[in-house]
Amino acid sequence: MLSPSTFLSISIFLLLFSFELSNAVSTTKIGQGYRLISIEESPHGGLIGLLQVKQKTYTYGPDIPYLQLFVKHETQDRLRVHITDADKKRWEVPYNLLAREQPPPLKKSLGKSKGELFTASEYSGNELIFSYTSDPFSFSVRRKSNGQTLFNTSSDESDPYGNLVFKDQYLEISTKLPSSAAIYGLGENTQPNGIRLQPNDPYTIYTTDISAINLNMDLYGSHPVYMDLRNEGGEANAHGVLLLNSNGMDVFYRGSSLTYKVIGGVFDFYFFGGPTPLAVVDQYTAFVGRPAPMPYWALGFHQCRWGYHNVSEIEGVVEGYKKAKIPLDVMWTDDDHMDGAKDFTLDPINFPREKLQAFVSKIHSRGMKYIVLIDPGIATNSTYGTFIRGMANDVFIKYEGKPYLAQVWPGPVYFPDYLNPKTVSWWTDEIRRFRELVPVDGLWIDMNEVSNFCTGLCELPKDHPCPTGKGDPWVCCLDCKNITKTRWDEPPYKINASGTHVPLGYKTIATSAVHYNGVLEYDAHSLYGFSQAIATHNALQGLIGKRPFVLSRSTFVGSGAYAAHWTGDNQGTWLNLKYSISTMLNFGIFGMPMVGSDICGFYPQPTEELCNRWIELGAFYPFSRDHANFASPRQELYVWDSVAKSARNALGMRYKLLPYLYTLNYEAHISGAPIARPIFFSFPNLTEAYGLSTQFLLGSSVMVSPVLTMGATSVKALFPPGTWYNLFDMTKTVVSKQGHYLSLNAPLHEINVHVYQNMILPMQRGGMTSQEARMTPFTLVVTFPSGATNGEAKGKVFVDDDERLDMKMEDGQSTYVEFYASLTNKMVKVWSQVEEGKFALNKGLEIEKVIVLGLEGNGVGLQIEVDGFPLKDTSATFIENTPSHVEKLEGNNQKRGMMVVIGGLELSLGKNFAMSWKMGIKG
Ligand code: MIG
Repeated sequence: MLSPSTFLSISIFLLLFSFELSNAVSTTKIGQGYRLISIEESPHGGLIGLLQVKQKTYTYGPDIPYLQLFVKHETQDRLRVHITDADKKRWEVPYNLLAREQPPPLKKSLGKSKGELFTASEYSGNELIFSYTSDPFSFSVRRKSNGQTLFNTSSDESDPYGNLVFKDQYLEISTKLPSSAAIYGLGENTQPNGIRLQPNDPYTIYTTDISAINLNMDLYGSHPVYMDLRNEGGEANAHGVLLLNSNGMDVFYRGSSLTYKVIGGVFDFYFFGGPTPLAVVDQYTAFVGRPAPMPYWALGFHQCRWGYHNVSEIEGVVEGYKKAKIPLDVMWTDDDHMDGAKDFTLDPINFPREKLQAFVSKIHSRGMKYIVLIDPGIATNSTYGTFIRGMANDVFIKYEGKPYLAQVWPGPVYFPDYLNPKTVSWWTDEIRRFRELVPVDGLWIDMNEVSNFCTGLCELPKDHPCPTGKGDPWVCCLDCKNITKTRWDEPPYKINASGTHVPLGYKTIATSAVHYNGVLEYDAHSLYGFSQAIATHNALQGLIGKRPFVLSRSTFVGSGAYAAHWTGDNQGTWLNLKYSISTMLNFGIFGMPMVGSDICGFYPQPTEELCNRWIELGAFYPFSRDHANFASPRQELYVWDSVAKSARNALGMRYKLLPYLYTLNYEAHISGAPIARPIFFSFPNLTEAYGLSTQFLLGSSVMVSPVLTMGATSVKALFPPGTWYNLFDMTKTVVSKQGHYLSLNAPLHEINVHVYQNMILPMQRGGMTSQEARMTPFTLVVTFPSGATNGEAKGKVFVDDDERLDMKMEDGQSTYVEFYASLTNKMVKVWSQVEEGKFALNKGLEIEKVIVLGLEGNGVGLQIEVDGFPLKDTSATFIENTPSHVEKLEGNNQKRGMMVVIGGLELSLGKNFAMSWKMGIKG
C-alpha cells in the first residue's frame, strides 16, 4: 500500500507553492467600457437594454460589440442583473441544473420590439433600487429604506479598476465598497484569518482537488457569492450578491472595491436585500434551492477511515464504540471495500458479500447505518459491468469523439458526464445494482472536482503497465502530452488556479474536452460535483424511497439541495482545528448547512490532546465524523481513554440536543437558516463579532466556545449582552452587559456550550444511537435573564418520521410544537402550542421535565398547576443558582437567578399543555 511519506508528498505538494502569492492586485484597465444605447420595459416585466462597446480593445481578445442587459426585480427582495452578448447565445449555468427564469430572447435591434421606452432614471423594487448611467454604462443597486448603495460599478480615474469589460474569454466588472462593508463568502477557501474576508487575499474560484490545508486557494467547491454586513450608525444591514457563473474566476477584494475577472459565461448577478443575515440566506436558498432535509440518523456521530482492511475490522470498530459507551450512528468505508478501487464492486477476499451483508444487517438491527465512498472515475476494464454498460450507453466525457482517458485509483478511467440524461439513467441503475449487493444507506462522492492523476491528452502506455503495480497508484502511469493547441486549454487570461496559475486542465479533465450537447469542459468544469450530486441524490431517493444522504466533496451554487459536505483533507494540527470553524460557517452561508471537518484530522495523526479538543468541537459540527488516512495510526474515539472521556461528554450532549439539531435541520430546509452560524447572525449589531471565527452558534441561541490551542485549560470567549447558561452545568451562568470577552475554565474534558436567555431548548435523554435517543422523554430548558422579574421565552421542536421523503408539515406525519414561557411579577407560565399532534401522540413522546432558569425568589409555599390542576406528587426541586461569572462582571449588586427543576412529568408532546406557579418570596 501507499507509504506515509509518499502520501504526504502528494497531499501537500501544493502547499509549497502557496507562499508565493503571485496574485498581486492588477491595476491595469482593460477595455474602454460600454455605452447604453437604448433601454425599454419588457412586456414580461423587467428592463431590457442594449449596450455598445465604446471603443474596441484587444487585450485578452476583442470586445463583444453589443451586449444585452436584462434587469428584473424577481421578488420583493431579489434583483437580477443579467448581461450577455446581444448577438449570440453564450454559455450559462444550465437552466435544468439550477432552475430559474430564462432571460428574454436576444434581439439586438430594439426598434422592432413592442416594449415601452424606459424613461425613468431608476427602476425600483420593494427594497432594492436599480439605477444606471448611460455613457459609460454603469449600474448601481441601492437599498430603499436607508438609501445605502450596495453595489456600484462606475469607476473613476483614480480607481484601480476600469469599466465593464466583456470579451469571449474575459469578463470584468467591479463594485465600490464602503469601509463599513464586512464581506463573507467567496469559496471554497481555507481562510487562515477567519470568516471575514481580508483585503488583498486572493479569492480564486474554480473547483480543484487540492487539500484544505492550502490557504487562500481555490479548493473543492465553487461558490461565487458573498454576504455584505454593514453597521452604519449602530444599525446593521446585510445583503447578498451572487454571480451565477460556472467559469473560473479571480475575485479581487481590496477593501474599498471588489473586482470580478471571469474567463467565460455571462454576468448573471442576483442581489438579495436582506436586511438581516438570516433573511439573506433565506432569500438566497429560496433561489438556489433549500438545503436538503437530513435523515435523523445523519445528525448522529459517524466513523470512517481510509484503510479499514476487512469486515472484521469495521465490526471491531462498532464494538469498540459500544464498549467504550460512545454514541455511534453511522459506520463508513472509504474505497477499501472495493475490488481494485472499482466503484460498485466488493473485494471478494476482504469484503465478501455475505460477510458484509451480515455486518450491515447487524448494525441495521441496532438502528445504525452504513455508507461507502465512490469516485467518479470508472475503470476502463473490459470485464467490469459498470464500465461495459457505461460504454454501451455512451455515458462518458469525450475528447475528439472518444471517451477522455484519465487515471485515478483504479488506474485508467473514463469520467461519466452527468450533463447527459443517459448518464443519469445509467448511474441510477448502477446504484440500484450495487444496493442489491449491499444495502448502503448513503453515498459519499469523492474526487469530483474532478480529480485526475494525469494532465492533458493521455493514452495507455505501450511499454509499461498502468497501474505500474509498484504501489504508487497516484503517480500518472499513462502516456500524456500537454494540450496547448486551443484557447480553452490556454485562455488569454490565467486565473490564479491552485495559487500558482497552473493551467486549467492541470490534474483534471482537459478543458477542451466535451460534454453532452457540445458543452465544453472549460465552461462546465466547476459543475461536475454538483451534477453528480443531483444524479446521486435523485437515484437514492428513487431507489430507497426515503430521504437520501449524499456527501460530496465538490460543490457548486445549489449543491445544498442535494448533498452534505465535509471540508476535505485537513491535517491533525491545532491550526486546522481552528480553520474548520470558518469553512463550516461559510458553507452555512452557501446554503449547505450540513457540514463538518474530519474530526481529529485526516493526516497526519493528531496528538491525544488535540483529538480531545477536536471531538469536543466536532461534536457540535452539523456533520460530525471522525475520518483519517491509512497512514495515520488509528484515531477512533475509543483509542485513547482520555479522548473517550471527552467524547462521552461532548457527544453525550450532542445526543441530548438532537431534537434541537433536528429542528434546526427542519428550519434549514424551510428557510435556509444555517445550523451552525456566525455569532453575528443573532447579534448583527455587535461589530466585535463580525470577524469572530473561534466561536459559533447552533441555531439562534446555543453558543459553542471551543479550546483551539495546545495546553490551554481556559478559553477566552466573547459573550454578547445578556445571560448565558452553561449547558453542562446550568448553575454556571454568564451575565454580560456590553458584550465582554471572558475567560472560562476549560479543563481537558470540557467544552463550553451556553444557551442564551429567552429560549426554550428541547432536549432528550440522549443514547448510544439517535434511534434510541429520539424515543426518550423530553426536557424543556427555559431561560430567563438571570434574576429577571419579567420576561418571555420561546422555543420549538419538529419531530417526524426520520426518513420519509419530504420534510413538511401538512401530511400528518410530523408534529411541530411551539413552546412559550412568561414571567410577570414572580408568576411563571410555561405552555405549548401543538400543530398536528397526531404523530407525536402515536409515538408516545412525552415531556418529563421542565427546567426554568434565572428566576428570582424561592420555592416557599409554591404550588404548581398543570392544565388547571395542582400537580400532585410534585418532584419539583429547587436549586439555588450560583452564577459563576456574575460578580466578576457586574459587581455585587447583580440579582441571582435561581433554577427550578420540575421533574416526574408525563406531558404528551403532542398535546397542548400549560403550567404555572408563583415563586415564593425569600425569608
Ligand atoms: O486522493 O478515498 O478527501 O477523505 O479518504 C485521496 C481516499 C482520495 C480523498 C478524500 C479523503 C479520502 C481519500 N480521497
